Amino acid sequence: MSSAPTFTLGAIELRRIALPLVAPFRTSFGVETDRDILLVRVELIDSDGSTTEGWGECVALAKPTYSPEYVDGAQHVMLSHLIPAVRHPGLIDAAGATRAMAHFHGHPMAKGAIEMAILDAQLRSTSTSFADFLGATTLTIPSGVSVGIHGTVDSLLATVQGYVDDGYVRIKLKIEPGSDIEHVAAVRDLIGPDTRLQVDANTAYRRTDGAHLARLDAYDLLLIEQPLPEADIIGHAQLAAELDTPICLDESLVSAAGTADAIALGACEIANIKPGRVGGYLEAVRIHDLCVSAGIPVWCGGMLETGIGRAANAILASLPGFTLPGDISASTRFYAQDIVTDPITISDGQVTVPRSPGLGFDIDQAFLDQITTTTTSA
Ligand code: OSB
Ligand code: MG
Repeated sequence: MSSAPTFTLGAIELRRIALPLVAPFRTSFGVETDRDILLVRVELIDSDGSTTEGWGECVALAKPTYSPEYVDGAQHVMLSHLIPAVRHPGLIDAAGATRAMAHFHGHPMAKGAIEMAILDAQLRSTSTSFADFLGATTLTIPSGVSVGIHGTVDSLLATVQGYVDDGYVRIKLKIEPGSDIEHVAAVRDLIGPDTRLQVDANTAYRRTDGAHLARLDAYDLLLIEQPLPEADIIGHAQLAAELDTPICLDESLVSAAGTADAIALGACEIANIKPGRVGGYLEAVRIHDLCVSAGIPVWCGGMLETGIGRAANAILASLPGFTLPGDISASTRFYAQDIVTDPITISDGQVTVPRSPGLGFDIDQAFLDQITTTTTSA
């Protein structure tokens, strides 16, 4: 990563937007039907006095069901604590902004969104693409899709067939007790042995479920994601010893240091890297790097992002350690219309890595204004 010039922070605006999902998305922690998304817009002023705008997307959901953060809380901590701390140092860049927020515990999604907006503006001001900033040279990445829990196996199979027809190269099924073995068996039968398949339990099982989960070994899954509660690192290590299917952590991984520990304990055979969950793209890169050193395959998770977060995720996922397809599906997987003019599309199962200056998207200002519910200056 190249070193960047420093800037003065100008205006900061927090926007909330309302976006319906094209279909309900059910996981073991709840059902999402509409998104209430917090966006961060910053202005950075460079040494010549010219101003560049940047955007960040906070991945906190409306309720604290996936992680402790939620969108109203994220906005509150930004306004009350994080933004005042970032304003303090005078000259900043994205890494400096994150350092200025580090003494506050937790709130990685809120911190990550602020860092993201500053990083976007910083890169745009020097006409640098995020891919060039990271030194990533891959032009396209494989696209995986996350499929919610369905009430019946027939409806699940119809949905999965649609995604296979769309070209997705990897299917991820959300599972929970009662919607697991039978669903996985039916989908494996539908897609055949050659299409990559994995499952995500979002913490729905307990340590005593090892024998039950070992039944998944029959279906040649790439991995099982976060079977146990996020704090149960030892439980995941025990499951990793019991199951042939590799254990992948999502919710448990909130920092590079914690990821290194989980790997050392044998709890993390594969890592799902979500920039928002770990406090931003810069920490995500550190986790990528340490996983590469430890021989742990990584892939890029998703949080139902708009074209802002999806573009940056696609670029992150073009780093060489991302050897498994990520949850980087087309914009149309979740949204009828996106807030960017260049939404992610999939062609032959691949997503083109954005190379425009900044984090790789351009805002559709008219549509954004139309779906904005509140705007708050900070
Ligand atoms: O656990 O990976 C998850 C969405 C919201 C919260 C948690 C998760 C997910 C997904 C969606 O699986 C993946 C995507 O954005 O495509
Ligand atoms: Mg997950």
